[in-house]
Amino acid sequence: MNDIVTRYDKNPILTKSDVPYPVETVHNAGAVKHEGRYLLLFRSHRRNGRSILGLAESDDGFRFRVRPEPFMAPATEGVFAEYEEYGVEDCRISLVEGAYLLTYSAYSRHGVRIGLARTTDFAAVERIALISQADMRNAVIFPEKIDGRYARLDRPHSHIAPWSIWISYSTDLIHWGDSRLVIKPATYHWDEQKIGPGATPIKTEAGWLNIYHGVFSTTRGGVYRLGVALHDLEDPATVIGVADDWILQPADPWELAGYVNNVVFTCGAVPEVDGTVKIYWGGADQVMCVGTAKIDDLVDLCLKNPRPAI
Ligand code: BMA
Repeated sequence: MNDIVTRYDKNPILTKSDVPYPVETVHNAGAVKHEGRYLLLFRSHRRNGRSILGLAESDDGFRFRVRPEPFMAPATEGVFAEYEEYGVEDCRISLVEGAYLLTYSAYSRHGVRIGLARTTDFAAVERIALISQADMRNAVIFPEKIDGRYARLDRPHSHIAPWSIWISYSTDLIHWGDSRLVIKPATYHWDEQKIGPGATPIKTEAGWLNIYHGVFSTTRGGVYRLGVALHDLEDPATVIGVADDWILQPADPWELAGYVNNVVFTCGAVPEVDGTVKIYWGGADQVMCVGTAKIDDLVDLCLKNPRPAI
């Protein structure tokens, strides 16, 4: 069987040596095509272990150049400073109504919650609000309003309701609610320990394609893989299918060993007019990689061989 995702043969596409300021890692990048150019908003650990976001640009989606200065570091004043003290991580990018909405994990002594920022040009960035309480990570906003409301997939966590994918809605991007659980980890399965939203959902004729991550717990730590699910276009709380099989697992040396071993983790994918998608993922929390897949193949996997969503 051929792999459903074809890895780019010159992976990794970004490493810390490509970054013109001191960092230890380059990973978990949100991705978007802006004015014909590919942009990655990647996460980097500084030596103190706390994360910042950097920006890389490319004409072809494979060869990237990193901007000389970080794009976003923890805020130094106001409410954001208190909640970003330990770092900003794992940014997703959604183009909604002409502006890019950035959702990122804000870490502090109070836990992890979601920050929302906005840019139109990837030069100036404006923080809007902290849009969840703790413990919440991996929020990703759908690229259009659905039935008049903004919608997001997110991933709350508590001890009695572990690490599942939820959906929430908002009319003003600040206040979110009407939340529902949409996909749970499946017992004795590759994604049995935790799951979380990954790339910004991609609109297809068959539904919203959600490329998510799932974790399997082993005696040597978690293995992070990528899977796919399909959500109803008009009512994304309705899951049409969750593929039983994963689509990508750690295999290359820089995915098997690094800052955290055995990790492929996505925050962004770019659909192309030819029906393919470039999926970007962090390898072992240390480098950035890319691969391509046919969108129809990913959709078919959700439809033809599904596992229960909940
Ligand atoms: C998760 C997050 C991700 C990371 C993954 C693997 O909990 O911290 O950013 O890629 O673990 O370490």
